[in-house]
Amino acid sequence: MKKMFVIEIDSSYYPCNSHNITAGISFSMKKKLQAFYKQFSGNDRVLVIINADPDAIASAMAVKRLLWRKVSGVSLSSINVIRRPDNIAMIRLLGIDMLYAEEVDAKKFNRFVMVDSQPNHNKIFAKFAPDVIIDHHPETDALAPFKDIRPDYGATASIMTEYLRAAKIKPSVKLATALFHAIKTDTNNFERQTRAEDIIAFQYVFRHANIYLARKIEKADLRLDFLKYFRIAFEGMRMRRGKVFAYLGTVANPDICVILADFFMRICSVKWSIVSGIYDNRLIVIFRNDGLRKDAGKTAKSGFGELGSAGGHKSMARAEIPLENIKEFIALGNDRTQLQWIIGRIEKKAEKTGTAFKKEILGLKS
Ligand SMILES: [Mn+2]
Repeated sequence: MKKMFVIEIDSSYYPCNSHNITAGISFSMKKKLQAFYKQFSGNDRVLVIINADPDAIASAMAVKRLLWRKVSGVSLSSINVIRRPDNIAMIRLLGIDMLYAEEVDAKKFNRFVMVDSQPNHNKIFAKFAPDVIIDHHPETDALAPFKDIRPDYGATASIMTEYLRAAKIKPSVKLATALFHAIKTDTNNFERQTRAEDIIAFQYVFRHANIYLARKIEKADLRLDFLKYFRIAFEGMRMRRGKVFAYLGTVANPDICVILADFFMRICSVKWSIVSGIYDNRLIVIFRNDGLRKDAGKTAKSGFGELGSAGGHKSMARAEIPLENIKEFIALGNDRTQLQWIIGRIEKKAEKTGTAFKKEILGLKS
């Protein structure tokens, strides 16, 4: 079972009493803010280094705001090339300047801040020795003069909101919208493990955010060139007994298989959605179902486990099969017969497996 709204209040974090939670800023938070500011002086040129996702981007913006007029300059840089359409929309709509870390001349900076990551998460981080690390991932043995790692928080953006409040900085609409979107994304709308502090931070940034802008960012999961795959999916899809199968052929980005698999689940009569495509010399198969007495992970494994990697949760799963392992599939040559092969693979395996499985995939009575 997925944990819903798990709220843990760590009273030790608030030195006085629980009323401090509603008061907002604890005594220890003010001390942390002071210690954070002690790492910087007026002539510093600061580089914030992230692995860009909504939480990291929003947290980096918060660092930039905290240091505004306190140092000579703050630049943001990302170790990854930003490709996800929603992240591209976030950068564009919130007017964020982001450098690509591998192209940054580290000598131009004398202070380095890492948010939402720790140095050993990626080898590109090794190029920089961070003076400050603020993160919510499990603690590694990272070393830095200032470290604030809180693994039980749902988002680094919640921690950064506490810093802004301790500094008595009212966030701009763009910063608040970024933090709002970050907390929503990293807690998967509070469906993942969340602390009371995440909810308090969320309530605070909500008051200053532009909800329509946040919605546009959240919904912007398509690129214009993805639209052609909708046509391919609609024209070639097979639907029977509440199961949709679609095969997209070669795709420019495997995310489109995920987007279409989720899209088909929006049809009220659909119980299973299985969307596949070829990317980077692999056959990618995405499984989704309605979560009622079904196991997508098992279905993926039994259909494709012996050919490549396959697995997942009860309602979401994925298989990735190197094309060299399925020469007979490639030899089929056209989308219609290839889709038939994929359906056969899943159904034939289903026939051989147990009764419950027959029911869920084939819709058989016994
Ligand atoms: Mn995060």
